[in-house]
Amino acid sequence: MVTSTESQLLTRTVELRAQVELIVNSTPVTDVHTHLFPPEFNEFSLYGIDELLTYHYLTAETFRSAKISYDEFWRMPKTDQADLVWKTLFVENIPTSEAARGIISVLDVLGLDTRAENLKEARAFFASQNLSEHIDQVFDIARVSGVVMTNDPLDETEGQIWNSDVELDHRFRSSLRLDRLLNTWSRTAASVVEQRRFLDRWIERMRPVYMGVSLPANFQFPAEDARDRLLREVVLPVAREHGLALTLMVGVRRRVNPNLREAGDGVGKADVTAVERMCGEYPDVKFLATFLSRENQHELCVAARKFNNLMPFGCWWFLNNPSIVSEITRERLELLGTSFIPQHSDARVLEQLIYKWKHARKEIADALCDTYQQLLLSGRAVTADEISRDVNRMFSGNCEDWLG
Ligand code: FIX
Ligand code: ZN
Repeated sequence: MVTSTESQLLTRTVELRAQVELIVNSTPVTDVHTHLFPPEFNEFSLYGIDELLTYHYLTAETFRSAKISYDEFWRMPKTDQADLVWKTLFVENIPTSEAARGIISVLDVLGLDTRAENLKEARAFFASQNLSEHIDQVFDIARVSGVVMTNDPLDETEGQIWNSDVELDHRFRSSLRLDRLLNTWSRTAASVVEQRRFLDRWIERMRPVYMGVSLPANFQFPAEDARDRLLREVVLPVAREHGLALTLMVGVRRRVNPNLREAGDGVGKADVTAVERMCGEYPDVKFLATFLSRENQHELCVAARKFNNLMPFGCWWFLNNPSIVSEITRERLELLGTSFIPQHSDARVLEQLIYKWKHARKEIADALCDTYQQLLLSGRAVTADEISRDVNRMFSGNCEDWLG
């Protein structure tokens, strides 16, 4: 008797590719790391063409082509900055970079002119949007079921919003960002006990799904420093107590060019063994980890093979380019099967969800297609149900398993 699954064995390449693309492009994703906020967070909630064009990826690129000084640029109002970015990267040049192509993808999906001389049409379009309907539309287009925010309890303005008992849209889940606590220890003189109480209080208020921190390229564990003590005496015990994962984003070198402000951060090869040791010493704590340097990706995969409390996620920041996303995703499939989170958007502006997921899904679908094709050549065909199972696991299952 032929079972239903066997009848759907995908043995022809064209059919296989069609099914993979259909499933990858229609499966909802949980976006495990973003800098997005719902409208209740006022100025933190960014959307529209001026925010899209003044995204720090594009300002960095604009300074390479526009004849303008840093001071002149930062003195300009945001709309003038956006006009200059558009003129420089989209009119006077072909928008070939990933970040620039992203804008084209967004405009195209929203039915706006991608070769416009100026931003008049785009500004009119975004100004006419009802924000809550626009959020629904963008989440729907990007097939994003929910995002995890980056919330800094030491940011005064954000802290006040949390203290005002803000009602959160369920699609926006919080995470407790610990950069100020762990990277600028010298500026916070509180005792270990006070720090633990501080974290307990904010966990109570924010209900975060994880605690997260970005760490420099020279991060070491163990280390003879205050950060090591804080991790051991505050953060990791609190993570264990609350059953919260710790998200480690390793390899950033902040402000290598301060004139570029947020666009001024760089990358450095980091020591993956520091994270390995942390996973080994804290087997009952779950870790999500992403490394910024391309050179660390293979080591991270191997570390995850050794420690099942370690979940590699995303192609972070300077790695979020199709050729590198493809390379990293294929390497992870070969070394980890589907036990990883292939991407996160790191979106700062709402509509970025549209291009970051459209571009990521393309590379993930291509990598999966080739993987299943090779499996077929090795003697095992897959079914559409099995592909759905794989994609659901990578797009939300692994993430939900790791989130508190
Ligand atoms: O540390 C982080 O969360 C980074 O993603 C940001 O600092 C960075 O500016 C960014 O937006 C990268 O995409
Ligand atoms: Zn980020």
